[in-house]
Amino acid sequence: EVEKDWWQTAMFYQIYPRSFKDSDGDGIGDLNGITSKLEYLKEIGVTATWLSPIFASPMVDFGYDISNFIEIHPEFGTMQDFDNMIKKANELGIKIVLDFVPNHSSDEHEWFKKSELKESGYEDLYIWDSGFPDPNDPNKRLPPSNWMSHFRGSAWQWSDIRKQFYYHAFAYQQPDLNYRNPALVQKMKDVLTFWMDRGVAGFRCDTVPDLFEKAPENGRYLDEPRNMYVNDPDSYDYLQHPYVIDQPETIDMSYQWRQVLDKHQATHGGDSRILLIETYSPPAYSNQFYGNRTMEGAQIPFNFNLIMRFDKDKGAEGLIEAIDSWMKVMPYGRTANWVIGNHDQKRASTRYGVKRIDFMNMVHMLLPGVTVTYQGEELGMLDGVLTWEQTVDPQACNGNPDIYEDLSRDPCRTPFHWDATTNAGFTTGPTTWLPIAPEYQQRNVAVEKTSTAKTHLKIYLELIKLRKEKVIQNGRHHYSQSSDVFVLKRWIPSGEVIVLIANLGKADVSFNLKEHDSSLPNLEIVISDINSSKGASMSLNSENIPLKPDEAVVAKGT
Ligand code: TEU
Repeated sequence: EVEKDWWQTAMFYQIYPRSFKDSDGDGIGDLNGITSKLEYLKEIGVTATWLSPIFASPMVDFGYDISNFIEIHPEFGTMQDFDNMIKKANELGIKIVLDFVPNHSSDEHEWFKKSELKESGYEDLYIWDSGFPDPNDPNKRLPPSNWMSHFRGSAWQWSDIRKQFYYHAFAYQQPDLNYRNPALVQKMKDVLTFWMDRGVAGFRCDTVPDLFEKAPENGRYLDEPRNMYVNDPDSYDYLQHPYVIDQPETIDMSYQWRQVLDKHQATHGGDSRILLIETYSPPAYSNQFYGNRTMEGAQIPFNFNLIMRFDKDKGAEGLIEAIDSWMKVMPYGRTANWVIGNHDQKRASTRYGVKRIDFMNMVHMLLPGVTVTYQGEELGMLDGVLTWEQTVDPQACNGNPDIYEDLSRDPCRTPFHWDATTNAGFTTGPTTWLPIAPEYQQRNVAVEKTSTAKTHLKIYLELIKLRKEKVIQNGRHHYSQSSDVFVLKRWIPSGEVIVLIANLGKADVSFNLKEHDSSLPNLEIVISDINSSKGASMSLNSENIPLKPDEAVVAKGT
């Protein structure tokens, strides 16, 4: 048996710093807040945490528009606060991973300001083009191509200073950096080194598939073809994207970053530095981030298939398809990872259905590989509820009152629920930057820890305990289905067996597990979800396991 590296069995937790814990009463979370809650992370078994951006930013995209890659945003604290956080995390054995946003900077970054003025050395740090003369207006020019922004509308913005267009895959305040310029590539590698020197364990790399665009042909950027399934002309999906995402050069850039990390480890010692790559691209593209025969890539290209490729209407079969869509494409010998939520998606409780949160926590913690939990999913937090007037997410604000609810990412970003007091114990101040989500008086750390009833948090804690056992860390796995019932088996040959069984249908069933898998001996409940009345240590007759709709149990072989 090959010994596993620290990240392969890690329990990752994503912190959205604006909404985790506020230490100074301004209603916005901060680094000292995070530091004060590292003990909580330790308690729930987290071994590594990745932080959404904490860098200097005008906050147009709440930190994903960075005006200085190596400075802490004042609302989050100081470099001293950062160092304290790292020190405390080290003491508790928790690794800190930062968000690296390579695709774009803020338009307030000094690089962009200098580029706009064509200062020497800065001219080509961004993607500039003069576009075309407007036949109807001699004083105007037309954009270079039909390319669109993820946040709606044209991806080309006119600069009155430089008298040219620049490309932005996201908001116009997030100009894209030019990866065809070696000087830019080096500057961004230096950012990685800067933070590794300060003790971070690696990087979650933002929106990597957007890194490169197809180079112009004969001086012209090619128009993208229409996507005939979408009729909203402002939507990103109005076009297909052969030219602005998933370019081959991008994969190579991720390998280069890995070399920067490996070199840092070789020269400074310590544990492996890791890359987590954000990619929603088709698995055949995403999987290349792992590396190839000669190059190492990211240890963890995010697997969002439990979010994007799980058709709930297909029940257990849909889940198998979602799991397969990663496991069957993953290159041999690599480590899988499982994600059920993040700061861009509807919350797991809201998306899978309130009765499914424990089950989804079971699935993503008991499948083989790395688990990533988004803050609050351990509590079963629900999406916040915001009016159009309250909405601040740029993706939604570029829409309109009729469609903002589909676009908005504010609901999954509301403040974390620490307790049942005013503002959920998130801040001592009178206001919070986003409203507190519903049911915070039931769904919070204090209540879920001490309640005499079953709670999502208690179930999560049980799962963490189980996850530490060898059978989950190293055991074999098999997942299968028998009509509406989903079964995940983990085992050590002639050793322990753990099985997760869930009814994903709409009717009561009595499941014959023995018939489904004759190797399974008698079972005893270890964990059951909040819908289940089966208590721990209850023994199961494997020929007849009654399961209500949405009921999920984890049992061990006896
Ligand atoms: O998201 C990249 C991305 O793919 C988005 O288009 C995402 O799918 C969409 O917002 C979902 O509704 C990353 C960050 O996670 C996101 O918060 C940033 O806004 C974006 O990059 C730009 O930095």
